[in-house]
Amino acid sequence: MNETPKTAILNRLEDPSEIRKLTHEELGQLANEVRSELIDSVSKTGGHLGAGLGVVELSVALHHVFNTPHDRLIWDVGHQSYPHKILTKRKDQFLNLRKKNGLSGFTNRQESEFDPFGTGHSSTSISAGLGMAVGSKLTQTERNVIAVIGDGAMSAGMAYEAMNNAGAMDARLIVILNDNDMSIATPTGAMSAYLARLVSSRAYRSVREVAKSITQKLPAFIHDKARKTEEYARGFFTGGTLFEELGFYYVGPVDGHNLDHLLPVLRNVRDSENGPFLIHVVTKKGKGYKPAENAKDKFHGVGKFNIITGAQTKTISNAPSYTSVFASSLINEAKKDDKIVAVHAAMPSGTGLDRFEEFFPKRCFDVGIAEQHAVTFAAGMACEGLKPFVAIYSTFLQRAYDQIIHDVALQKLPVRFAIDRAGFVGADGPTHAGNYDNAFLGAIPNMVLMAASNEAELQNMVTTSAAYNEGPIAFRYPRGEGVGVELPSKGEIIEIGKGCIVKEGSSIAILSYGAHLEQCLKAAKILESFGLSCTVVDARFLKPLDEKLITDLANNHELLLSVEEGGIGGFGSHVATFLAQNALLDGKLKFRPLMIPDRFDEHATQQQLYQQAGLDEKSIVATALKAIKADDKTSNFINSNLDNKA
Ligand SMILES: Cc1ncc(C[n+]2csc(CCOP(=O)(O)OP(=O)(O)O)c2C)c(N)n1
Repeated sequence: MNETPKTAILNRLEDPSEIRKLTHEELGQLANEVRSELIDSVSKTGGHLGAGLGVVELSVALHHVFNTPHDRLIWDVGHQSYPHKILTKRKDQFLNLRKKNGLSGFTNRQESEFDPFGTGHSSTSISAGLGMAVGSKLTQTERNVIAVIGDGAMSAGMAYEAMNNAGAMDARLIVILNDNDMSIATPTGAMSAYLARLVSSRAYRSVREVAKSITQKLPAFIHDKARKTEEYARGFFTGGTLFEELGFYYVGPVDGHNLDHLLPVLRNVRDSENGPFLIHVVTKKGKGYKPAENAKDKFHGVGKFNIITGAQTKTISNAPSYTSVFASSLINEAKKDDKIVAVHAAMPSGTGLDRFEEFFPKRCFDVGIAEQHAVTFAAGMACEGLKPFVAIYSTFLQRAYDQIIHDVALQKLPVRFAIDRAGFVGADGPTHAGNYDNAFLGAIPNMVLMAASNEAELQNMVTTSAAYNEGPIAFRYPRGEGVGVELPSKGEIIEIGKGCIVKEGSSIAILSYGAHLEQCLKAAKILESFGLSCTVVDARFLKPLDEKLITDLANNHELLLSVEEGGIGGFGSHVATFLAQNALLDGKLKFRPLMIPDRFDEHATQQQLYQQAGLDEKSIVATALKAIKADDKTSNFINSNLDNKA
């Protein structure tokens, strides 16, 4: 078969070890082929693009110089790992990227031996790499460990904790700081400004110039070798960087798109016996694809797009997204109350707070990828009488658990938590699943916890939170569009701890917590076709529970179901505890909590995950029928709707 020159080398690579044998010229060609392949694939699937485009040459160079997978190569966050995946036997699976049973959008130990560490959340790579370096040393295994971390990810506390630890050891750890001067948006903070100064004050060093400037500060082995080869010294620079103060050998800045610069630096660091090293590589997010290079977000995360124009396929939406309803509602509240401020952790557009910032630039704070700090920072502002809204995705709020307990709840500080992406998130998979906040926040005293059943309720919850000053309050809402209800011009204050009866019946009560009230209403309709009259309640509150309402439901129904898009330990567990403690389960009442099963589900669409979890209307019906009716008709329904869940 005739190979197209475009992918001649890539297509004939059978094993990544062959990259080590390629000539310098072939490596350049391979990088071009990987870039084309990446653009082509992601244009058909959507996914993370800009970050991957920026590390094409780096990925090729790393696989050429290092002996992967024996040498451990960790990609922080993992969203930039697509070129690495293309180079490590996964090119042909790219059309199933982020789809059910397809490739993960991040690195994953189960997926490939070339992914030594699973990622998704940022700033873990130096810690994991240090652990591997120490592990290798103690088991007397010779290997290199390389952690590639972006300048955005370098803003998180974990990265500094790891550097602090690594710098005091002589670990064989190589940290590559991939500095593209971008996070998802323009990065903020002093570190970002420091890196910019470092790059601008120290242009890429010429071979001769650097050879001359090598000082006694370099370890002896470098000093000796540097005399022998000028090439060795390319890109090396020493003297006074923060990283050196922390105990790293600092190397850079190095042009991350220039293999002539990258390869000798990587080889020499590989061949040294010391460590830890920090190689400061400067790259461009979106490199080599104009629409990405020119985009404000540098094509961080994209849908399918037209390769020629870069235009992304628009999804036709019937309703505003929950994120945008949150943003508009908060803007409305902030117009009335100048104490309202907003905090996010490097997610301006993801949280919708970019719009808030347009209205109130001085009242919006991007703290960097620093969820822990975001929460305690907000606690401090609350101490001074401000009304902080901290907008963090459910999954990233996990990072700030101690801060929520110790700095906020224990002191009863009125910090408002806007928890976006609660429940299944779809293509980003289990690292990003917002499945745990009901459980982990539910365990904390003093918290008020709410979940919005639709976008109008979300608006009400923003208004309610703005008015609530007694302590912390949180509201969760899912990824994606609302259900399409009419949005009143302003939000209403909801009475704390009061649920709302949506439909009254007599036999089964369905207690819905969150955005799946519609499924519960549909389930009720089907149950009524089986002759079972249903009450449906929008619980609104996990904490405090509407105890009076639940007691009434328990006393007047045969079966109570709770439905939530959250894992074990959440709403259903709180209802169960209440029922049991109040002897409401000692009589004829049956109770069945429906929740996300106790397992990690791989990426799939939100809809697929929801069905797989047994939370769709047919599963609700089947669970109810199984609990109270067993005849031929219901058995068939139960069998065909409950037993096939993955
Ligand atoms: C703990 C955590 N918070 C937020 C995110 C969302 N997030 C994914 S990538 C990213 C920006 C990373 O910037 P950088 O490390 O510079 O990589 P780049 O995309 O610029 O290559 C953010 C904020 C995350 N993955 N993990």
